[in-house]
Amino acid sequence: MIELYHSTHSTCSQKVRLCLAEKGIAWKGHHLNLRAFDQLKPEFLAINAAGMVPVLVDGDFRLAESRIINEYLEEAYPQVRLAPADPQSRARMRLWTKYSDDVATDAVKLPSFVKNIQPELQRMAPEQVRAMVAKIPDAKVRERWTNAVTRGISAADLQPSIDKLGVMVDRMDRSLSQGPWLAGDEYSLADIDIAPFVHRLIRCELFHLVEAHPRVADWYARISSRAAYAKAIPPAGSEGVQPAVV
Ligand SMILES: N[C@@H](CCC(=O)N[C@@H](CS)C(=O)NCC(=O)O)C(=O)O
Repeated sequence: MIELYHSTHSTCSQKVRLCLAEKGIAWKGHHLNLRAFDQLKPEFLAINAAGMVPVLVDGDFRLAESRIINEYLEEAYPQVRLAPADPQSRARMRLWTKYSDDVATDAVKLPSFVKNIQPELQRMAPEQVRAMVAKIPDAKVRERWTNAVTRGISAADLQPSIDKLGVMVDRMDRSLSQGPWLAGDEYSLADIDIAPFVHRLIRCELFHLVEAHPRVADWYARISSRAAYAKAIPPAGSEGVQPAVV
């Protein structure tokens, strides 16, 4: 059976859980509480040296990186197809999955960090935080945490991320003027890979970006009412709740 190292509120984990749910694939979860910094424990670093979720395990095959995991699932488990048949729509889908990976993932990091991680760090003793920060393998993540701890995160620090998220929504609006889903006529990995980042805008108090674009708001209403979505993505507002096991 497929196993997934993941975290309930991690956007990249949500991408993979949504793909699994749409395909009706059963899986066993290993839940990491990112607020308790489970991702920095030696037992998880032995599974993914980058200290990041998600990680999929399929038999003796272990794979990190949410976009690549979803592509793998699409190819290895084609019974429910999540990639359009025609090459042009597939290319449009890949532009979106690449954008999710290259831009959206990074753009939500700082606004999410302010809401979800910074309050936890502020509750810890400074020396405990410094010891934790020193263990972070990724230099960019380490720098973000160091800044948060040493000088805080200002509105000016957040603005570039907010601008990028605004551009993401504008870009969605343009795609949705061509068809009901991001890659055209068919629901696909394009929608799946972007959905968690749109959902995260609610937590980051940036959902007005969506509400300003009726086509994007309509897309969000359609995707969030799918049965798979309810299985994969916890409701906005539940971010403080960390289930022991999922
Ligand atoms: N490019 C990776 C990014 C994974 C990633 O950023 N994971 C976040 C959760 S969404 C994480 O594990 N963060 C742990 C940390 O920042 O310490 C992917 O798409 O899987």
